[in-house]
Amino acid sequence: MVDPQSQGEGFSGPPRKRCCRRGTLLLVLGLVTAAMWAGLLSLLLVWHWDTLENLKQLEKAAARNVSQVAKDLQRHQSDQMAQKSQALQMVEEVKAEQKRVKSQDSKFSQYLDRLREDLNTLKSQGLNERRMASDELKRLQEEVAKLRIELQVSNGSMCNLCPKDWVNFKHKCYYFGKGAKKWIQARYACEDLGGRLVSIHSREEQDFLTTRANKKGSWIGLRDVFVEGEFLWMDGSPVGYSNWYPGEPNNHDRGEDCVLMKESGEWNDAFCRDYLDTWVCDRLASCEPPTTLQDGF
Ligand code: MFB
Ligand code: CA
Repeated sequence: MVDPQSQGEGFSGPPRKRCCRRGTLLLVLGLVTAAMWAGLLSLLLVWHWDTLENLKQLEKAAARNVSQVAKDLQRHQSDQMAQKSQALQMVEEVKAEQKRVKSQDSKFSQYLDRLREDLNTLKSQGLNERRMASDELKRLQEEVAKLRIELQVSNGSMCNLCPKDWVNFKHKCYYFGKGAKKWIQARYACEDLGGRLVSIHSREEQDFLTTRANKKGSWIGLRDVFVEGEFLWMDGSPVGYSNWYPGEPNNHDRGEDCVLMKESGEWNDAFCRDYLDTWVCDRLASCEPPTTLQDGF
């Protein structure tokens, strides 16, 4: 049974009008909806185009950026390549420079070594020359002093005065030292006493000394410390008169440079660092009797 009300009683007006109105309503609604949809669609389209346009802009911008970045990257890469090759070139240059410096350094060090050798040679030559000059000066001074004594003797002076504890022989004074000493210590002991280790220049002088020779040997002022085999006296003179023990000097064990006088008075080269209990000093005698000389210096 159809509900009479549905027969349009829910709606006011005759059914036919009602239907038109509904249809119109529907139409209007549809139109409005369509219009809304159309508007929405238009909006959407506009937004789409706009977005599309933006996208295109963005795409163009992105493309520009990408190409810019690509260009920058390429430029960066080429810069990097350039820098790398520059760095490699610099490394090569540094290596070459290092090699050059190294070879220069070795040349310099060789040159320096040669200079050092030359300097040492000059130094040793200088030292030798200075020593020889000093020995020559000592010898000349000794000669002059001896000549002065001879002159004074020829003038009638007595030149045989010696300090206390010194023994006179001819125109010299001798000190017979006691106490275990190495050669160098004996040398300085004589110098402290105002003399030198003895220099022996004649058989006569040797015989005088032999009378006082110690059986264990005594240091005398003869050595070849500078040039092996070149013996020099402490007064600067070379060996004239000699009294070597047979077979001496033999530089025993290649280290004997200082000379001792044996009990027999004969000479033997020995180790300078050996200790001997006795040693002999000498000095020239004085001629003028200084006031204190009779009492010794
Ligand atoms: C050597 C002598 C050397 C030493 C040694 C003990 O003579 O020349 O000086 O005295 O003896 C063989
Ligand atoms: Ca010897």
